[in-house]
Amino acid sequence: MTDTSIPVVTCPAHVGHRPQVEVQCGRPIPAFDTVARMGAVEEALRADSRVRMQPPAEPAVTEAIGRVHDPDLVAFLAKAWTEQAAPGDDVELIFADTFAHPGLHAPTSAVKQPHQAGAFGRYCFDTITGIGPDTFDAALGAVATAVTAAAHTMAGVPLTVALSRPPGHHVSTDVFGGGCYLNNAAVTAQWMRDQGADRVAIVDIDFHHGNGTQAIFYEREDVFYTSLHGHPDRCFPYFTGYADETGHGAGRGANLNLPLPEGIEGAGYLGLVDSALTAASAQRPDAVIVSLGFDTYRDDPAGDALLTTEDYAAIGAAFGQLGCPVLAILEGGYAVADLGANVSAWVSAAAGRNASNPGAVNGHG
Ligand code: SP5
Ligand code: ZN
Repeated sequence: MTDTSIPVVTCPAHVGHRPQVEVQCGRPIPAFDTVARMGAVEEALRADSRVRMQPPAEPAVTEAIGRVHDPDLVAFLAKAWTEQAAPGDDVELIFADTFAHPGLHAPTSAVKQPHQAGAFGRYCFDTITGIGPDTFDAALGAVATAVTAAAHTMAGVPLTVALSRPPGHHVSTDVFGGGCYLNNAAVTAQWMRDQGADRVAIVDIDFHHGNGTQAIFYEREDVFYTSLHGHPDRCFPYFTGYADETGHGAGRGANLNLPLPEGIEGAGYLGLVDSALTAASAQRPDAVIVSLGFDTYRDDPAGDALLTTEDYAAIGAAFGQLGCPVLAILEGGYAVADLGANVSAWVSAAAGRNASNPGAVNGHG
């Protein structure tokens, strides 16, 4: 019997994360990652009769996070608000102001464990990513969402969706930013490896380079990473995502960056998706994780690509033809008016071609 239902995991804890502002070029602007984004996505997906919405289970998420992230980063995130937002202060969100830039360190000294006052700039790389009172709980929930979804993938479900918010792909082992706090996709890839998957491929189609995911797996061949993203010559996060970043050591050749020219449209983008999926398939992964962003949309304020809702259906269909279980983990996408339709188009098309169940993931052996 073929079960064509699509598990979609979504976590209520995200609503506590309500950043009001982010600072771009010194200008405080309304934060992009709003609660309303997720409302739009959930509403659109509920209209698909195959979707089975569910909350995260309670997997050992702390342990899973510890397999990827530095415990000092996690401890910082857990305590930042209570230690740095002074009682009675009317601040709603705290930010880093002084960054642990390599040039700031005396040449002879290693990076020291900073005092509390300097810790934010040790662990955060930008002025976009603030912390509010419930940000850490939301970030934990986003990881639990992804890991819960991954349990379906490990059981052989062809398509599973994790509506993780906040997103995660900009976070490395010990540095966060880009509106992300914990790397949902990376923690999940490691969790799947620990559960018995031999090889995992991560295909990142958020408009921005997943610098964190790249860094985490850069020297590993068991987790392949490929990304389509705005070229770092003009796009955030600016310092990573070049095509010559191909992995290092044991990971040489296991990292593929496909930087996008400004104003790319569907046809060109689809061709690059095909390149990414061909490279990912060549790894013979037990499962593919999609870092699924929608800031490639033509009306998205965060990117300069020009994709349409129809393009997302075509991209979803391409993932649906991979022939291995696909786990989609939400990243960015800020054109809220059309976000639901775009996510729905991708999911529906990815499921449509993915109806046969290839069986549980248990490695090749
Ligand atoms: C998950 C995700 O999509 N995070 C990316 C957020 C990036 N936001 C864009 C930041 C662009 C900053 N530069 C603006 C320059 C204006 N003077
Ligand atoms: Zn993005």
